[in-house]
Amino acid sequence: MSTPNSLCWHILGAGAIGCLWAFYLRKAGHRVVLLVPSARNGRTLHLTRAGYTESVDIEWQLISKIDKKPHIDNLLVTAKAHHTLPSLQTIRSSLSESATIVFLQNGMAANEAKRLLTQQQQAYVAISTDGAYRTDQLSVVYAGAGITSIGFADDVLNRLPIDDLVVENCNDIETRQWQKLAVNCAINALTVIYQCKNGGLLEIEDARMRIKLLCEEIAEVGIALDKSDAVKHLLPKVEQTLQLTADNYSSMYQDIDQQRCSEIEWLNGYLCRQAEKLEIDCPENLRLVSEIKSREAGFSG
Ligand code: KPL
Repeated sequence: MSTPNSLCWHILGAGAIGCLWAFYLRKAGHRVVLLVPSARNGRTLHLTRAGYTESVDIEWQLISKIDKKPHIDNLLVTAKAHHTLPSLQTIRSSLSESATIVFLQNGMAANEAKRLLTQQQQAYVAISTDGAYRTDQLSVVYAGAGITSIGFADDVLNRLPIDDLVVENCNDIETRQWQKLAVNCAINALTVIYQCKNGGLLEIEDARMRIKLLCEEIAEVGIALDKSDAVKHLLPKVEQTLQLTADNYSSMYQDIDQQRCSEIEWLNGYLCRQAEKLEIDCPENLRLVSEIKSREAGFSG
């Protein structure tokens, strides 16, 4: 499967988006190593799209046993926001001197994680609207095709030659990051509350009302933070995302369903902290944070 121009991509974060990228990078002929916290049962990764399943062989490596000598040239970080800093700390010495690191995540964790890298290492922030969920550790369903935007990254785009995913260069990734944060704040936690796929929210009157209130609060905070472009027409953008990813389970739905800690602190929690500093009231967002945290309290002990 290797081509003469194939590279080795390590992927930190083997959730749905990590597996989606692992699959397509491998399919494009690259060597792919998933960095995982616990052993995987097998070395075949399955991807289902539009009811059709394909498989590729894959390598995985335990993070705890990683070779500490610099050997990672290309790293894609798809870890959850709350795992990013600790896992990047663990593998930091394994990164080569001029490694390329692409952060592809919800929330703003990348902005903090970038500080762990050296000046020679090239860090890029990417944002994706793809919808995917896993059915087991090595099986992923690509449920909603979106776009992945990478900040200022002509050179890195050449290293991600993937025909099956839409990837674009973006010259204002900060606005895109905020846009995605806003959309995630309006969708993810509600899919947990109403126990539905993304598209299901459009059919529940109460959910639609809460989305509207959330969008108003998020837009007010965004405007106060000088992110007006990111929150412009937020409600139609959220509705469009719900339609495009209608058949997907949001990442927070998947986390809570699997009794994992969610990204609530990095999404609505982050927004509420910004709002507090600005003395803006965000009762709907605060309510969501406490609803999700009380679900987490039920299983995190
Ligand atoms: O980013 C997502 C997520 O689930 O985290 C969306 C776009 C809402 C797709 O499910």
